[in-house]
Amino acid sequence: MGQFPLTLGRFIAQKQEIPPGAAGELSSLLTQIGLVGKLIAQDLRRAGLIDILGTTGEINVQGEAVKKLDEIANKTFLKVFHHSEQVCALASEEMEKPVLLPENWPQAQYMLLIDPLDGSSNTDCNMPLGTIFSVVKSERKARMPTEDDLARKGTEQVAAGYLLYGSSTMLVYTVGQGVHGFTLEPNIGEYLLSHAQIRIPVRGKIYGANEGNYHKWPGGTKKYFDYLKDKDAATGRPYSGRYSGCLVADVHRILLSGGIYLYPGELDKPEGKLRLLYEANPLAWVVEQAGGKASTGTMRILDVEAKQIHQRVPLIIGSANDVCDAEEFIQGRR
Ligand code: AFP
Repeated sequence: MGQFPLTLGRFIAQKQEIPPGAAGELSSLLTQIGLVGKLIAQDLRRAGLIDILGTTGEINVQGEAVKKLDEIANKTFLKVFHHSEQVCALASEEMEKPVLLPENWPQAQYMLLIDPLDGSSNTDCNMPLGTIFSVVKSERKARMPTEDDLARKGTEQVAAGYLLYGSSTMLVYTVGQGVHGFTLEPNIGEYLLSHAQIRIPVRGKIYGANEGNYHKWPGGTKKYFDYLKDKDAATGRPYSGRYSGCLVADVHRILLSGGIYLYPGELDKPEGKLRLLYEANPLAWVVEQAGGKASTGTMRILDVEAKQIHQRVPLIIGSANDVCDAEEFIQGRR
């Protein structure tokens, strides 16, 4: 008789990847994130039927129009983690300031940084969406963490990953021992192990980027894109372009089949668009743990100094050899 696939809970318990001492809290935290994912997925499935598409009329801290679903996803995180024993602070793309949870402190050791609904321009056209999360540990035992304590380097993450709301809902995470993917089985409401120890190919054949920004890019970046589209059978070019406008979906494709995703710096905006703490860092750690690379074009994402929670960073991420090529062009070495 075939074996029933492992549920998220059993997998975490059996793998024992999580350091002893942290096992209980970190496992429950990941399970709670899974619960948030189920709740958000449920809203997304019915969104066109219950008047939760479109915008709220608010503009968020990033200067972007807030979608109703952005707000719902953010509130879902707050509700689930408000009275949790794991999280004492939560920073989100949707909130200018983090929410500090003194009622959970000092027993709750972890701080959560999230993009609750990534790719939210996709909400109104039934395209894929995601949630990105990064978990860091609060080191200060003598006092509640402050906003500054949340701004930490990517190398300090203790868990990271994403939920992808596509044709199925998936939870992909790392705690620094490889990357595992779980697919939500909707009939029983459980995440089942579908992608154990994901490895990204060392080179791919696709690139993902918003090429409408081509004229804004520096020369080296433009030259790299010209190179990708150039014909050369020996190096597998031209690459195919694939871009959904949802970072999670675009990076997930590359994680599974190889290639490169770029949201590079621009001439007038060298810091790029994506946020370091809750977009670039968690995805960078996932991709590195799968054998890939994540760079700003000039340095490793995980080594970027974090100065504030909504800091932006250029992101070039994917198969190791593809990211190395991009770095060479961006740095003017090719
Ligand atoms: P949000 O919906 O969380 O703001 O994310 C959108 C996003 O940051 C990311 O998902 C996409 O890769 C990128 O923006 C798309 O940006 P463009 O619209 O400029 O291509």
